[in-house]
Amino acid sequence: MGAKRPARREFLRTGAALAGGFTLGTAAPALGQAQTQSPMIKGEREGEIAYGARSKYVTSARIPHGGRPSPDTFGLTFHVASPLQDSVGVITPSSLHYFATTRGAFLPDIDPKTHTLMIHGLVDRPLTFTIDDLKRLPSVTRLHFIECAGNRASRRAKTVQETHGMTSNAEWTGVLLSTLLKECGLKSSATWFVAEGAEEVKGASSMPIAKAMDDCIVAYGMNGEAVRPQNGFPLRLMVPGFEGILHTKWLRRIKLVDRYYMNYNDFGHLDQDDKVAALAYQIGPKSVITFPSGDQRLPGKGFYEISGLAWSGGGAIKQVEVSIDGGKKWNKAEFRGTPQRMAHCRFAYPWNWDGNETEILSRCVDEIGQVQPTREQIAKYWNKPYDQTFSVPGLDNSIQPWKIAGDGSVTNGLA
Ligand SMILES: Nc1nc2c(c(=O)[nH]1)N[C@H]1C(S)=C(S)[C@@H](COP(=O)(O)O)O[C@H]1N2
Ligand SMILES: [Mo]
Repeated sequence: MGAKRPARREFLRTGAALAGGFTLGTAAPALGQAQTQSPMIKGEREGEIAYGARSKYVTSARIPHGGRPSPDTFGLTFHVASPLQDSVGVITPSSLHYFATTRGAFLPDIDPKTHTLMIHGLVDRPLTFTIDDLKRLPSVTRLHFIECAGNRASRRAKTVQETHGMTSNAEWTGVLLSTLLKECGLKSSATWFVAEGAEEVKGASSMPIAKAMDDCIVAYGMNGEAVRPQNGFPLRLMVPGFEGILHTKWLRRIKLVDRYYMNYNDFGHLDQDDKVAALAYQIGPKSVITFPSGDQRLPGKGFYEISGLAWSGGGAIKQVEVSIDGGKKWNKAEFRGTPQRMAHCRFAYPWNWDGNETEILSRCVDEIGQVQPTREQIAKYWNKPYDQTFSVPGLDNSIQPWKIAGDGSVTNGLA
């Protein structure tokens, strides 16, 4: 960030002058593509060498979420979950990033040369940016998770992919939305904004302006390359720590407005007023053990490093604890790497399994002191009886237990 500051100040100072250059219809110079012919890799190994493929022995793959066939009978892909049980470190490879389309999708095929982002509504200067325009501006690169509100544990789920696979974590590169909004000049009446995607079913959502000016990113990069089509190519909005549905893919329009609008994607917040809706967007502190997890099998007693992921919409994860005795005693886990704000962090706990049946769990605390709740606490919060039929009504950030049987097989502790 430090190195970017002078450039950014320069940009903002000359903003009004630059703004003229970004208005609709201005031909932007083609950047980024080398014009000279360099030797190419061709032939049957192209996929391995020109654009790397993984080992044929590695078979980890995404699965449809919630037992729904994908594609469905109409050829639509809805929700596809990431194989967290195989994850190491904190980056979800783009190929394995979960993906979700609210009304199913044939992926929009967008030519980045003609795609634009229009920012209009309650601004002094409505502006339209091409992808090349955006790439000229001061950038940020940050790790952030996205999580679908539908990511929830149930008694029927067997694996951590089924219980928690609707979240992923990637390195996102782009321009802060605040940079663009300052360029447009916000009118004081602009208190909310609506972001719209380019597919036939418009994935529009209302979000508070404070979030826009804080840390939203208009991202063109994901894990060091262009955002993948499934994740919003060529542009997507990142709304760090907020519900997945707000992270508008195939972003083409942002309208500044003076109230909460009821858009296609806002149906989930139908019964809430403005203030409650804004707060309900933030994902609570959550953690899950990814190894050992459901459907895996420990070959025998002895040493294992328990490993898992923790994240929160409230900021960076401050502490993770692991229990190896069904929640009687909680032990401090170690971090692998430094937890980042609104990003998955990897935790680990050294464990010597004595070969007896037990239950393992994890819980976390974020930097603003929020503690991951038990399912029982969540039931109490919603004023529902806590029994075998309980399913979490809102966002589910409950503690996930994994049962270890004497033969080393691991199953869902909720079952
Ligand atoms: N334009 C558009 N944006 C969208 C969606 C969509 O269907 N259309 N799905 C949303 C939902 S429900 C989620 S959870 C996230 C998923 O992001 P991902 O597919 O990159 O993981 O994108 C959100 N952005
Ligand atoms: Mo979602």
